[in-house]
Amino acid sequence: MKIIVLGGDGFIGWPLSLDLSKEGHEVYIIDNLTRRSIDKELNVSSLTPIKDLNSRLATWKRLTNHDINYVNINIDKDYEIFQNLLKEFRPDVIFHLAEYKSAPYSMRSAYHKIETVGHNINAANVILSSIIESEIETHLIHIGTMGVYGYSSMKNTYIPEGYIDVDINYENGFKEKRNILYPFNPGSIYHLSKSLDNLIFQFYAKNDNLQITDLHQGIVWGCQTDLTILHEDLINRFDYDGDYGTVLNRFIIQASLDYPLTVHGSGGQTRALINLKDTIKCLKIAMNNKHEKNNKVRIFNQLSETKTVKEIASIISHVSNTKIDNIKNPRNEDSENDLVAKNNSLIRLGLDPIMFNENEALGLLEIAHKYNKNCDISKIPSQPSWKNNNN
Ligand code: USQ
Repeated sequence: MKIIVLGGDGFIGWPLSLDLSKEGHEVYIIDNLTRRSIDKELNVSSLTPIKDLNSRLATWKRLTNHDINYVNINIDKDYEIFQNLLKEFRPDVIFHLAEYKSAPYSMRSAYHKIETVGHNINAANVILSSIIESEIETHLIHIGTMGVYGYSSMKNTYIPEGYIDVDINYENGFKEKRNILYPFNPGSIYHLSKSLDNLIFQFYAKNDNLQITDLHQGIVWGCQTDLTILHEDLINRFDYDGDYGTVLNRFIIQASLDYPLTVHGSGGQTRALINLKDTIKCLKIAMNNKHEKNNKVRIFNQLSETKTVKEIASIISHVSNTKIDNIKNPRNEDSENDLVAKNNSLIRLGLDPIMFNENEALGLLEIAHKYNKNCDISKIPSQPSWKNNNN
């Protein structure tokens, strides 16, 4: 297949691109390297030494004789270039992973709120309108987030896969049954931008009958895949900083440095998790199992399991003997919540998830130990605060 990976230099986009290329697909990466610019802005870098994209691609070619094309386009602005590329390349599939993806970063300041919402929703609109304009038949696969639903407690209920049947009782006595999107309740500007994406996808699916799959993903943990370990030049990102590091990977890196694990508050927050290798499997499952076009977006919950932050910390603390530090939570979130989310669709289509356990923690610790000399410890604390200054 001909496949565009938007955001193909990123944490998921890079190993995905290698995997698709290895399978013999013709892969075209579009990336404007924003994630690397943000590293410069925050004066931090991945724990693992990631090579520039051209060197990564040259090594891949040398090792496998597979070409991956790459162009630097800002998808939210350069829409004419993007449309011409679509007309020429005519992709069967477009993976959209070219979004700002950090909740703390999105809460830093007005600038970061504006950038996150502006880029993420413009990008979705540019991609979809360009698919129409270029008159191509393609399947758009986007990584969304479980976080669009928020994390309030949900005794006896669960998060369905995208849609829910409701009975509406109007004040005038009229009753109606509808199948609607499960209600959003985002807890950060980043999660808000992903909720807005959903409405954009719904509109284009309804109006233009485009084929769109949105994967509502949990927190990804892990670093390397079978292909990124082939050569040091292919190594994947491993973020630990207070903006872009996510909870499990951060705790691993902290443990490798004997830095007390930074549990926010009591650690009773329950979150959805998925291993990086499973994320890639799920993206390919979505690609290989197209759905009938029915003017609706197909939504899958992409998670393997749920765990509380304190459960994650306890596993890592146990294998590494690192202390746990319950610090003041910089976020505005419930101190505890239950989370039950259906993931039947991807399981039915073949996902056999890797669960996080002590063995997995030990494997990740090995990578962290190897590179932890690159860690700038001053970047570990999470600076952004959710609180309004007037509170
Ligand atoms: N947390 C800690 N200590 C830390 C870092 C985080 O206790 O050092 C807590 C947070 O307060 C939160 C939980 O861990 O309760 C998860 O935080 P996170 O930073 O790992 O994840 P989050 O901000 O929710 O967002 C991340 C990714 C995002 C993805 C999302 C999946 O940044 O791209 O969409 O995970 S989900 O959470 O399912 O929405």
